[in-house]
Amino acid sequence: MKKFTCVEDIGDLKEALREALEVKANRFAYKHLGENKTLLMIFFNSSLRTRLSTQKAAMNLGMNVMVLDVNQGAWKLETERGVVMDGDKAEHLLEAIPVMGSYCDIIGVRSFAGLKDRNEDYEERVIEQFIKYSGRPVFSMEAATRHPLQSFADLITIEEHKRIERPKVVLTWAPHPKALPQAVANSFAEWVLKSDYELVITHPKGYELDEKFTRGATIEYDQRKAFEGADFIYAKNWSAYEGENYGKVLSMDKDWTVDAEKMALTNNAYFMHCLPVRRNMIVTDDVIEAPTSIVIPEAANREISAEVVLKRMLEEIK
Ligand code: AN0
Ligand code: CP
Repeated sequence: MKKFTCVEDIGDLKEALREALEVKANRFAYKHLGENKTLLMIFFNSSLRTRLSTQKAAMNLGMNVMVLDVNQGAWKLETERGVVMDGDKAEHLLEAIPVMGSYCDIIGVRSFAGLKDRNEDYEERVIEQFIKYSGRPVFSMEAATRHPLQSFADLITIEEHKRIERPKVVLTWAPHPKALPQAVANSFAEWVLKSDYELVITHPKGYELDEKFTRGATIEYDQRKAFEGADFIYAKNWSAYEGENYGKVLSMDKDWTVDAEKMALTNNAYFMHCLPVRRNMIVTDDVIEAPTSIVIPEAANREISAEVVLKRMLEEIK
């Protein structure tokens, strides 16, 4: 595997899930693969789970790990070519990327959507430059439009908990005070659709996602109706994608908060969220604390999705 940014990069999904469960049962079996190999993780944005789970996965594989928080101690980086660099940015990505590539064997990048210019975000300019100029295999630790390590972990979690072959999975928008990227929602839709589960997406009008990610899903504007008979409820906030409203918060309607009354409409559904989650905005305390909440095993599976991706990359650079 040379890059991992979207569902296509994982190849056959059933095979990837099988490999994930095998790695999970035997997570130190591939320690030899990473000997004298170095992972560089580059963060343009904050992280708890991605940082720790990816580092842990690399350690399981015997790798050395370096972490760079671009906004803490590194030179401020210019990302646009052709800019006269007379402002506060001391270095250009076009030098920084090959330099970073020269110190490591694999690169992970976290670079969120700026939510100002839709074209710029949806062209994935930052991670694409890493792929082009680093000379190393590159994986996304959440880029502008997708969060594939999260979605892979989500599917591992569904695989472990599903009670029927083709569960009904509901992706529900929920309120949040700040504008968030569409990446987690886009990516979740893309992965669930590839897995061939039933996917229903519910959100207020104006929160339609890019059809490229949601084609094949049912869009239901009535959240309660969407919840009926659901086996998994996957909550997430995202900001508007469409037109003029790109990157804006259009609603903070708490009627969309996932609560016990709505969960009662489901088929005793499991509750999922990628975390970090704002309690009593996205989900009530009682729902996230219920035995049917699987947010912690879901987060734990981030170690496994990262390990499969790193393992596959290491197998190719050996
Ligand atoms: C980020 C997002 O919604 O993309 C990261 C989620 C994994 N969330 C926040 O910034 C709160
Ligand atoms: N779910 C997730 O990616 O969490 P972090 O932002 O803490 O890494």
